Amino acid sequence: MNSHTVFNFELTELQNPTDIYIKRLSDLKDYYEDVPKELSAENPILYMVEKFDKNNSKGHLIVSTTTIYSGVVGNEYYFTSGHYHAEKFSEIYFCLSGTGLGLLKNKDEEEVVNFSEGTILHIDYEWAHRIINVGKTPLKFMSVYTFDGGFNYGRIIEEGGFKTKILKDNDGFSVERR
Ligand code: S6P
Ligand code: ZN
Repeated sequence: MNSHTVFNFELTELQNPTDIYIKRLSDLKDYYEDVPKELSAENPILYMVEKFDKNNSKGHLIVSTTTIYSGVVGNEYYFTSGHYHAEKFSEIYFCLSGTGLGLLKNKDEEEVVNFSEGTILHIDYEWAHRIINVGKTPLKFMSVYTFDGGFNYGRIIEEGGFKTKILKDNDGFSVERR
C-alpha cells in the first residue's frame, strides 16, 4: 500500500514515485546567457524530478523531490527553469542536501535567499521560483504544492526572464543583476 507514506528521511527518497523526469541542457538552453558548443553537444542532465501525484485532481497535494546536479553552463550554475503558479496557491520547499540559492521574482522585483540543507522556504503564490545549485555536490529538495496551483512558465519569459544571474566566482558565486 503506497497511499500514505511517501518519503523516507533516512534514504532521503520519495517512495513509489508516480512520475520521474529529467531536464537536459537542450531543454533549458534559452535560459542561459552563454551555452558553449561542446557542452551543448554533450547535453548534460541538469536536474531530475520525482513526483508523488497520487490523484492528479483538484484539492490534492503533490509531493516531489528535485535533484539539481553540480555544474555550470558558461559561467552560470545549474538551475531549475523556474515558474509562476497559474493560480493563487503557495508552495513549500525543504532543502534535503546540498548548497544553493533560491531566486524569487514578482514582476520586476527579484530576491535571492540562501537555500541549503535544512532550509525550509515558503513560496508565496505571487512569486516565481527557481533554485540554483552553487555547491560541488547535488542539491536535493522536496516540494509540497497543490494540484490546483498549476504552472505558468511563459510569464517569466514574457517579463524578459530572471534579471538576476548566479555566476561561478573562483570557488564560490557572485550575484549579478542584468
Ligand atoms: C512545482 C515545484 C517543483 C518544480 C521542480 C522543477 O510547483 O516548484 O516540483 O516543478 O523543482 O522546477 P521547474 O521550474 O523546472 O518546474
Ligand atoms: Zn512551484
